[in-house]
Amino acid sequence: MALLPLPKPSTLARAALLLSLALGAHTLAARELRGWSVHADDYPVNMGMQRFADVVGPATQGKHSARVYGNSQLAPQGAVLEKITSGEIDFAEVGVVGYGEKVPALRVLGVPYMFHGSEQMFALLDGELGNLLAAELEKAGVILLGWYDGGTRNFYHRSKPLRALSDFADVKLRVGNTKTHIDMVNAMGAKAVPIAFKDTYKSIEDGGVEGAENNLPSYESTGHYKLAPHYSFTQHLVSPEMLILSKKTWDQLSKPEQARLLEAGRQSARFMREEWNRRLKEIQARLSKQGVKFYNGSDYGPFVRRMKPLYEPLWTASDPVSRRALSLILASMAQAPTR
Ligand code: GTR
Repeated sequence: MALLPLPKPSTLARAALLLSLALGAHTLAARELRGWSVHADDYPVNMGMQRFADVVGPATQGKHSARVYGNSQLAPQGAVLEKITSGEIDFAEVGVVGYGEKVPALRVLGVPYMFHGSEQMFALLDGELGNLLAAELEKAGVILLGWYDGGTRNFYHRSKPLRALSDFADVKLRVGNTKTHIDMVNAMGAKAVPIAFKDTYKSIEDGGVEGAENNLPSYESTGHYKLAPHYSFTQHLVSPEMLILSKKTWDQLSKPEQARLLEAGRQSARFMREEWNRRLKEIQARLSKQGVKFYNGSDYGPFVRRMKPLYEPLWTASDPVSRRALSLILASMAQAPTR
C-alpha cells in the first residue's frame, strides 16, 4: 500500500512550535536560586551577594527568589566549582585560581606579585581584561556577574614575623587547595599545607600548621588573629574574586531577566568594594588593641625571583587570551606607582 505523504505543518503550527521552543529556552520553574559563599553573613562578600539576591525577585517579576548560604553550607570549598557548572548551585563567590584549569587566562591573575593594589586591578577588570575573561568563563559554563575584592593577602604566624625569605624556611603554612598557592608557598621555602578555609582555625590550634595567609577582613572574621597574632605585610597577592552564576540557570532565564541580573551583579560588586574599603580602615586599629603585632614586609625582589617557576608557564603560554591578559597587566604595571 502506498504511504500517504505527511501533511506539511501549517504556518500557524510552525509558528506555535517555534514559540514553544523559544519559551522553553527560558522556562526556569519558579524557585529559590541558591548562592554559595565560604564566608559568614556579615562579611563584605556575603553582604554584596545579599544585595544581588534581593534583586532576583523584582528582576524576575516575583517568579524567583534567591538566598545566600554562607560558611560553605551548600558544598565544601573544593566542590563548589563543579556544582556551579552542573547547575546544582546557582551562584557563588569564589577566587580566580580555582578556575585556572578551565580558563587558563585566570592563572595570570592569580600568581603572586601581579598587581600593585586593588585600584590597578579593578581598572583592568572593569575594562577589556574583565570582558575578555568573562567571555572565557562563559565558555566554561559560568556567567561573570561582578568582580569582587579579595584584598591584599599577607602571611601570619603563631610566634614570629614572616618578613624575609629566611623566616619562611620549613614553616608549615596553610594554603587553599590550588596549585598556584601550593607552589607559591613551597617556592618561598616554607611547607604548604592545603586545608579548607573553615578548617584552618582548628589546624592552627592543633599545631598542624604554624600560620597561614589571608587578607585582613578574613584574618579577623575567622578569629585566626587569636591564634597567630604576628601579621606581616608581605602583600604577596592582590586577589580578584568573582560573583558567578551557573550558565545552566542563566540559559533558562529570559533576555530581560538576564540583563537585570547582570546589572544587579555589577551593582553588588560596587557595593561590596565600598564596604570592603570602609571595613579595612578600622581593622588594623581594632586588632592592635587585641594584641596583634603588625610588621612591614621586606624587599620583594628575592620573593619575586623565587616565583620564576610560577611565571614561566605564563610567559610561554600559547593561548591568545592568556597572552593578551598578560600584556594588559604588564602595560598597566609599568604605569602604576611602585609599591
Ligand atoms: C578568603 C577569600 C576566599 C578564599 C579564602 C581562602 O579571604 O575570600 O575566596 O580564598 O580566603 O583562603 O580559602
